[in-house]
Amino acid sequence: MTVDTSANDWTKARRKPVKSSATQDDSRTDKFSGRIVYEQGLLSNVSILRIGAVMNDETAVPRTPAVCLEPDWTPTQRPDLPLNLDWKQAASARFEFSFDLPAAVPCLGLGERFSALDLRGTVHTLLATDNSDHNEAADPLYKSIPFLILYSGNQSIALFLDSAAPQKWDLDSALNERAKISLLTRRGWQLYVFGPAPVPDLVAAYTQLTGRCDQPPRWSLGHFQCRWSYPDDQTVRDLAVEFRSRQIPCDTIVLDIDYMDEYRVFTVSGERFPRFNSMVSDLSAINFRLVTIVDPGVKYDFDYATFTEGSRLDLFCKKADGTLFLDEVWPGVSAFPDFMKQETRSWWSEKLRFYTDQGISGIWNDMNEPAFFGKKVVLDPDALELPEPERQLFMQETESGPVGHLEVRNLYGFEMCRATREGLLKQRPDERPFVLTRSAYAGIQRHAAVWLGDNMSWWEHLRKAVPMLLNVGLSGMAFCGVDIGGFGGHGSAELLVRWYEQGIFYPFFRNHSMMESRAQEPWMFGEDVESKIRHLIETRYKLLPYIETLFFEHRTTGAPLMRPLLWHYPDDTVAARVSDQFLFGRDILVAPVVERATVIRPVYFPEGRWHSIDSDQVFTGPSFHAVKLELGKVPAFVREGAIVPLAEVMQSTAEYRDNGITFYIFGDTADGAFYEDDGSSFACLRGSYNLWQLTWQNGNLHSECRKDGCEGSTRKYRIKHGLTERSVELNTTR
Ligand code: MIG
Repeated sequence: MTVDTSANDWTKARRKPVKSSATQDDSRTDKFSGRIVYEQGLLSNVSILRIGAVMNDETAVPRTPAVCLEPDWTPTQRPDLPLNLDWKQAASARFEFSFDLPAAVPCLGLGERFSALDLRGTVHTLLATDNSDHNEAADPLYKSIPFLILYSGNQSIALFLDSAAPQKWDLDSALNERAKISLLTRRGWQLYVFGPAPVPDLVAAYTQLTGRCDQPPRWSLGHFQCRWSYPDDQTVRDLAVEFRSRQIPCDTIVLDIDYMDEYRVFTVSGERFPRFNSMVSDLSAINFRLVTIVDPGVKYDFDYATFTEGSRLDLFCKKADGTLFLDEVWPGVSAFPDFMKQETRSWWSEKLRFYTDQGISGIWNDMNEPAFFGKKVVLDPDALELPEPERQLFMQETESGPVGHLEVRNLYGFEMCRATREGLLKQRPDERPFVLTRSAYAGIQRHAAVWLGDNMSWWEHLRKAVPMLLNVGLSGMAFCGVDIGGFGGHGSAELLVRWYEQGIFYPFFRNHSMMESRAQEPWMFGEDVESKIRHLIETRYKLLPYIETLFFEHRTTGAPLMRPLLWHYPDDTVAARVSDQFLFGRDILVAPVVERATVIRPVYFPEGRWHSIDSDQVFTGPSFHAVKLELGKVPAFVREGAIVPLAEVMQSTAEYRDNGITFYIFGDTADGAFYEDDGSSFACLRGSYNLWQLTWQNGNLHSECRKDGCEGSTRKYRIKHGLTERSVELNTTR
């Protein structure tokens, strides 16, 4: 079998407008001859204008699967548009949008960008790409989320350009206070304009439109340990025993690609994992779960059922001439399922039974841009138009007929995750599924958690993780994290401890590293380091009730767990510019150290008093303070006026159900909330959960039961206020 490794098709794409045919290519004239539809709607009290472009040959705007809830739209005439927003069709496969971007307006969101919090001053490309070189020039990356917030306090505006075709957002790179988006497509699009409104309302509206993350299964909020790869049965068993004997909390071991038989998805290597089932059940007996990686590439192998079935059912992507598209990935030459097709998704979701039958708890979808070892660059970065459809590597089947791959490339990961989640739900209808993905399009939060791909064991990547995750969260993906300790390169003791200090606040909490890089399991750097990391991971587990309460808040309001300071302090102009700290929920301010050999850093405290979690220090804002943050201490501060529920230390979340909870009370008057449910079923979505609103006044805790819908556990509650500690009962309505 030979694979066509000739020059990429994009070389045939036109790079610059051809001067000799100026009338045809003059980008100053608008070539649009279709129709524009204006509609007005309302979500979360935010007004939304939807602008839809319908091409001449289309009956309606081609829809992406991003939007899951439609408000009642009212057709309207072209209204006055904010920011002098305008657009035109500049070429047959290019639209250009432009709008004002006053210098005082920070730009936030846009998914996964290697950037500080404010995205201004550069061009951001949205085209799903396996780019493992995360440096300042890293553009594009794996995810494409065309949702941008233009921050102006309570008068902020947001744009969502719903098209899965390649986009470039130039956020005032010329410093002339104008922004430009070019969208390379031959199809129609929809542009949503939200606001003006405060940021939390914009995100509430956007996440109503595109969905939110359901309450995650409890185990997926625990600690994950991963490595490319734990190669065999015995290594995995030993690893689990190591965690338990060292009393380092952990819920999940993740199996990377080497668990498979020559990287064939839906197989396990019989040689290295001869008794896979009994390994899974032995691990489960000590409360360990397994997650396995599943890549999209299906090995081109006529003795392999997944391949022969997929070809017989015509579920793989094909070139315009009708032959199979093949390229190399881990299994060697491979075919790629066309997940745009419903039949492909239901086939894939059935196949997932292979994993659920073996007791696998969750699925990790990697390489789903999709990445190819052969065609690493799928579109000329300077292309001004898309190549003809038949030159876009292959065709994909959409609801409105076949289109060139690049028109919908940004949806490949999304649709794969949709199929994966559906499969887990089919096989285990009463269990909340867990899916993790690298590539994503708007709305992915309904289907999967995300991590940000191949970072390095570098201080710079520890530093960038904060603003990157903040923008990811503002873009709807609340369940997110980066590889703790760094994926590539050799980690160090100090870096790993500092990484856990901030990582315990990542909603998705996983240590992962690349093959051949220095091992970085928590005990690999000696006893002192191990005990520091143990303390940090224990703190994460103690935060579980607070974290579950934050996920409840996310699913009811869209609020991310990691929030920029401006989320809660919109009138504080300094807070708006802080890019290296975050709020974990309303009440915990995290200010991680991200430099080697540094123990003192400036920390900005918004108004109020802030109590250090790991020391007796109290700081008053609004002000910067030079704060000493010793290695291994939790770099976080609780807002005075908060009540934070903390659990007892546990080795896995399986111990949580009857675990005691202590409400830590900060200040003489304080409030907070506490949410609990069964941790695994969908009953919570039907109202089976408990929710208390807690207030502390005159030395008493008042618990107002907002919801009393799930069987109480036998847990005991306590309060801690300064030196006072005592047990309390919570009110019930039963
Ligand atoms: O080509 O499965 O980002 O987390 O360990 C590399 C091996 C493929 C890339 C993922 C990384 C994973 C690795 N994968």
